[in-house]
Amino acid sequence: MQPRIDSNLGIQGEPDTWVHSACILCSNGCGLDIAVKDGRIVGVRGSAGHPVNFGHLGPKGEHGWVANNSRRRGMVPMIRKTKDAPLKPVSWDEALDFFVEHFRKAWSQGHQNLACYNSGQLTLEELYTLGKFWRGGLRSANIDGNTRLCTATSATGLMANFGVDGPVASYADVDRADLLCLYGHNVAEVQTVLWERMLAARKKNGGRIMVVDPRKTPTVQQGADLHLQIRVGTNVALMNGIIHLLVQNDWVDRHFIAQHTVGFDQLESVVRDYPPERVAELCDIPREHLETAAKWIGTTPRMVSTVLQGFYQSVEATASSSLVNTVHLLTGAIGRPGAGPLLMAGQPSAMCNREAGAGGSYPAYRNPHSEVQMRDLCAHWNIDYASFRPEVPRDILSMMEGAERGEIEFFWVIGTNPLVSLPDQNRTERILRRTFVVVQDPFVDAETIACADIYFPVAMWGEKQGCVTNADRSVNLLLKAVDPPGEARSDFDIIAQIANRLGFKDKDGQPLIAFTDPRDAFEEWRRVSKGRPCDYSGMTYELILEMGAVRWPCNEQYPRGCERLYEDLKFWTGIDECETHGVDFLNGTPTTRNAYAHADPAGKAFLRPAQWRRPPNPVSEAYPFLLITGRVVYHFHTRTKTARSKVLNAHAPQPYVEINPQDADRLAIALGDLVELTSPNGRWEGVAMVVDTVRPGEVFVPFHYGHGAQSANQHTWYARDAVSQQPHLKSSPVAIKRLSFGQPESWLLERMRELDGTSIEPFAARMLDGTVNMSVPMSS
Ligand SMILES: Nc1nc2c(c(=O)[nH]1)N[C@H]1C(S)=C(S)[C@@H](COP(=O)(O)OP(=O)(O)OC[C@H]3O[C@@H](n4cnc5c(=O)[nH]c(N)nc54)[C@H](O)[C@@H]3O)O[C@H]1N2
Ligand SMILES: Nc1nc2c(c(=O)[nH]1)N[C@H]1C(S)=C(S)[C@@H](COP(=O)(O)OP(=O)(O)OC[C@H]3O[C@@H](n4cnc5c(=O)[nH]c(N)nc54)[C@H](O)[C@@H]3O)O[C@H]1N2
Ligand code: SF4
Ligand SMILES: [Mo]
Repeated sequence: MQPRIDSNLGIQGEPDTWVHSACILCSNGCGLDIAVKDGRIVGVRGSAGHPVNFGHLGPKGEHGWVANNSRRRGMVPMIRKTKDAPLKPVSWDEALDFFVEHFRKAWSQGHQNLACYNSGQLTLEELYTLGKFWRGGLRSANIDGNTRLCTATSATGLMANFGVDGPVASYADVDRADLLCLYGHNVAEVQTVLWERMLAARKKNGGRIMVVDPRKTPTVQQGADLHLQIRVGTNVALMNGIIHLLVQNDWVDRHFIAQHTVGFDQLESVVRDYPPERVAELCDIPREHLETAAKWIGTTPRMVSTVLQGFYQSVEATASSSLVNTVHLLTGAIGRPGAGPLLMAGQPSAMCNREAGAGGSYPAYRNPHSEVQMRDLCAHWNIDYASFRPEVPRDILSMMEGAERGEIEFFWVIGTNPLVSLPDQNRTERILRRTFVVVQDPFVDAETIACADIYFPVAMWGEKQGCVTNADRSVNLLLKAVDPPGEARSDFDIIAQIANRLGFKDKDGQPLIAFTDPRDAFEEWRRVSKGRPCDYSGMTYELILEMGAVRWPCNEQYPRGCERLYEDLKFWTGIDECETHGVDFLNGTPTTRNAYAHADPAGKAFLRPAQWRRPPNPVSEAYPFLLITGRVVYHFHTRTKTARSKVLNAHAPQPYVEINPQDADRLAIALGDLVELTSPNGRWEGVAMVVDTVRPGEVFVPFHYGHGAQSANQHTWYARDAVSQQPHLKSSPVAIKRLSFGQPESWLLERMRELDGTSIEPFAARMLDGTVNMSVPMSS
C-alpha cells in the first residue's frame, strides 16, 4: 500500500499543534495526528510513516473526532437518590461517596453481588488497573468486557488450537499472501484501511480473495474472486466440508501434521461425514464453489485467513473459528511470511482487554487453573495466594441472568452501552432497571444512562494518555491533545480513586493500586507480562513513538517487536504454559487438569473436530425469516460518536432492512416502504431496501440504532456459544410486514447502489486506482 496522507481539518489555516495518536473507531489502529487549535480538537491527519495505515484513513477515522466537541458531553457527575427520582448534578466527592456507600452495601452480601461490565475501548493501562482492582482487590470474577460480544471467540478459538490467545499472522503477512480467505468478515465496511491494504496486496501478488458470507456485501462486490454465499449458521459444516476435500485430495502436509499437531485421526473421522454433496446442500451453495475453495486453500502456500463476527456471533463460534486455524495447521500455512490465521479483533482495544485481564481472561493470558501461574500473578501484585481463590470468569449474559434472579445488585458499566448492544433489549432493560447501575461515559445521552443511578462524566480519546493494541498485535500510544470538558475525569483516575476509597491493600498494607499516572500502570504491566506470550517487557512509550506502533511480543528476543507468532512452530500448549485446559467441542465439557496432563501435547498444536449442529431458535410459520444483524461503514456501534458527524450520519441516518426481491414481491413490499419486524422478543420498524444482497428467507438490519423500535436487538436472544459465551447475534427468527407505503429517500438509494455494486462512492472512492474489482464475482 502506497503512503498517502488523508486528512480532515475543520479550520482554515494551520492548527497550533499536531499530537501523536491513533484512530480508535475500529481494531485497525490507524496512526494519525490530532490537530489542536485554541485548546480544541479541530481535525486529524494520517501518519504516513505508520506501519498499519501509511497515512490512510477511512470515513470514521476522518470524521469521528467531531464527537469530542459535542454539546452533549458530560461535565459533572450525577446521582439518582431513589429509583424514581431524576438524575441530579453533584460534586465528585458526593458522587464517589454515593458510589462507595452502595458498593459497600452490596459487598456486605458477598462479592458475587457486584459486577463490572467494561469495554474493549479503554486503554491498556485502564484495563490493567481495573482488572487488578476487581480480581486482586475485590477478589471477584464477576467482571467482563463488551469484548464478550465482540472477540471472546477470537480468544477461545486461538486457545483451542495453540493453547493461548494471540493473533498469529499480521498485516505484513496480508501484504505477502496469494490467497486471502475472509470468514464472516465484511472488511470493506468495517476496516476500510485494511481492505485497501488487502486490495493492494492482491494486485501486487496477482492473488485471490475468497469471502464466506451469507450476504453479498460490499467486500464481495468490490473484491471477491470467490463468494461462498452460505446459509446463515452453517460455518462448521462448510469448514468440515473444506477439510474433507483437503484430506481426500491429499492437499495436507502430513509431515507437518505429524511433527507439530495432535488429534488428526479424530478430526479425519469426523470430517468423513461431510462429503461435498452433503455440505453443498447444508450450506446451500453450488458444489463447485466448495471444491474451488478447497483447491485454492490446499494449493496456495501463502494464505492468510481473517475471521470475524459472521463466525464469532453464533452458538458454533469457537468450533468454526478453531477450524480455520485447523486448516492452516493441516496445510502448514503458519509461522512463515505470507501465511497464517488472523482471528480478528473488532474494537480498538479488545486485544488489551484480553491481554490485561479485565474481561474473560487473567492478566497476560494466565490460566486461573494453573497454580504456578496464579502464584506468579499474586507475587507481582504482592497479595496472598491462599486468599486469592481465582474463579472462572463469568460472562456478561450469565451475570445479567444472575441480576434477573436478584443475585447481583450492583452493576458498574464503563465504556459500553449495554441497553443498545446486548441481545434481547427488552429483557436487558428490565434487568438494568431493577439493578443499581453506575454508568461511566463521555456523553450524557448514551442510552444506558436512562437506567443509571450514578453517572460519571469521563475524558475520551484525545483527552487522556494510554495504549491500545490493534488486531495484529500492533500497540499504539494515544497522547493527550486537549483537556476534557467541565469536570470530566479519565477512567484511569476514577478507577484508581475508587480503589483507594475502598481501601484495597497489598499484603504489606500498601495501597494495591498505587498508580498516579498511566505510565506507572504501563511499567508494572511490562513486568507482569514478561515471559508470557503477550510480552511487553521490551516495549516503552518512547519505542512506540519512534516506530509508530510496536507488535508484541517485544522483549530481548524481539527488541523491536515481532511480525508473526510461531515461526519456531512451538505452541503454548504445555500444561503450565497454556491459558486453558480446553473444552471438548463435541460435548461441551471442560477438560480437567488431570485429563490434560494425560494428553499434554507439550508444544504441539491441537486439531479439534466439531460436528455441525442445527442453530437454536430456527424459523417457524409465525416467524419465517432469519434476521442477520451487523454493521454499515458510516457508523460505529451505538452511534454515540458517529451520529454526531453530519457527514457520516447523512449517509445512514435511520435504520433499514435489506430484503431479497423474491420475498419482497411475495409480501408486496417495495423500496422505501415502512415495514415492521416482529419476534417473540420485540418489535422493530424501519424502511425497506429491496436488494439481492441477502438470500431469500434472510433479512439484514444494522445494529447501530438506539433503543426501542429502532433497535435490531429487539429480536436477538441470550443464546450463546458454549465455549466463548459469545452471544448468537447473527440469526434470530422474525416476521416481516408492510406498515405503510413509502418513497425511498436519497440516502437509501445511495446506500443501495453501494450495496448492489453499481456505485462504490463515496467510502471506497479512493480505492479506484485499479485495485477494486467491479465485475461480479462467482456467486451463488
Ligand atoms: N463501520 C464500522 N466498522 C466497525 C465497527 C462498526 O461498528 N462500524 N465495529 C468494529 C467492531 S467492534 C467489530 S467486532 C467489527 C465487526 O466486523 P464484521 O464482523 O466484519 O461485521 P458484521 O457486520 O458484524 O458481520 C460481518 C458479516 O458476517 C456475516 N454473517 C452473518 N451470519 C453469518 C454466518 O452464519 N456465516 C458467515 N460466514 N457470515 C455471517 C454478515 O452478513 C456480515 O456481513 O467491526 C469493527 N469495525
Ligand atoms: N445485534 C447485534 N448486537 C451487537 C453486535 C452485532 O453485530 N449485532 N455487535 C456487538 C459488538 S461486536 C460490539 S463490540 C458491541 C459494541 O457495543 P457497545 O460497547 O455498547 O458500543 P459503543 O457504542 O461503542 O459503546 C461504548 C460506550 O462507551 C462510551 N465511550 C467512548 N469512549 C469512552 C471512554 O474513553 N471512556 C468511557 N468510560 N466511555 C467511553 C461511548 O460513548 C459509548 O456509550 O455491540 C455488540 N452488539
Ligand atoms: S480503518 Fe478503523 S482505525 Fe483506520 S481510520 Fe478507519 S475506523 Fe479508524
Ligand atoms: Mo465488536
